[in-house]
Amino acid sequence: MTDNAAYVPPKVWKWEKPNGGQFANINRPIAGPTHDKELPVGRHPLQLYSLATPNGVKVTVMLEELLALGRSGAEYDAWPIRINQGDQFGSGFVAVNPNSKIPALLDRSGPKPIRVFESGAILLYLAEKFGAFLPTDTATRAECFSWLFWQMGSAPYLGGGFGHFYAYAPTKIEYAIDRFAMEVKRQLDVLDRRLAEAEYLAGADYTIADIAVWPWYGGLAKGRAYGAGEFLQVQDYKNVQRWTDAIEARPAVQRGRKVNATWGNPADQLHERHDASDFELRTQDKIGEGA
Ligand SMILES: N[C@@H](CCC(=O)N[C@@H](CS)C(=O)NCC(=O)O)C(=O)O
Repeated sequence: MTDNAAYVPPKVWKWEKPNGGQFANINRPIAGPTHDKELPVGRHPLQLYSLATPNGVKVTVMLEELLALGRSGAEYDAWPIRINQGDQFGSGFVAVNPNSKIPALLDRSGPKPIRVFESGAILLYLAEKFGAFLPTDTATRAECFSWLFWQMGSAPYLGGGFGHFYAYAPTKIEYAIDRFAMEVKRQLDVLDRRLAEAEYLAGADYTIADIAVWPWYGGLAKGRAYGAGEFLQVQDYKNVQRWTDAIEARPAVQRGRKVNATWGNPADQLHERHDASDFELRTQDKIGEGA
């Protein structure tokens, strides 16, 4: 990396590591596995390989919501993938997600395991498989798809754009922070206007669109993302605040956000989840480090 503010890109980009940014140790310009490592497999048909980041939490909340609805086929084993240690580049993980990012799901309920990657695809897969959190009438279903895909397209501006340059880049670049702060505030306003006219994103009911959007924009609204609550004046988005509070009051959401959490309050960290009783018995405050 150069300190020269007037950087002129060379004719051909070269991978000169480290680039100094946070996560420099895991960023690579090539795909594929770096090492052989099988994934663990538990006793349930659904195997989740993930971490409690916003993208990971979408899936654990969905699974906990399905179980709360009584869909016992949604019982799952959740295994932590420590992305800061390069677990996403192990051969077993890459076989489930060639894109080397959490979350990744393996459905072993049929004769041949089915892999699903990309959090939006996993939410849709589970919603269809269990017939829940996906509206059945055409218009509301279309609205649900629209907000689900809005999230998948928008959050990279929040995380990879704003969050990266505001919190992680080795130097604060005013141009980049301005550009992405503007976009993120616009996105919050998009949500706020929608939530002024409807209780939830697809309409009257809570759906996979809310499950996808909440971990990113609810987290931002409550000041948990990038320490940027005051900078973005998130309290002004009153409808987003109301919607976030409603989602965070759901017991399944409170459980889902603990699964595969490897940081934060020990009582809120359930590194592995194999049984509903794990929330009572196996959080880090109960079993301690290294257990
Ligand atoms: N579009 C993907 C994004 C997944 C993603 O970016 N996952 C991050 C954690 S939130 C990750 O695994 N990063 C590891 C890496 O980039 O090496 C999805 O929604 O599933």
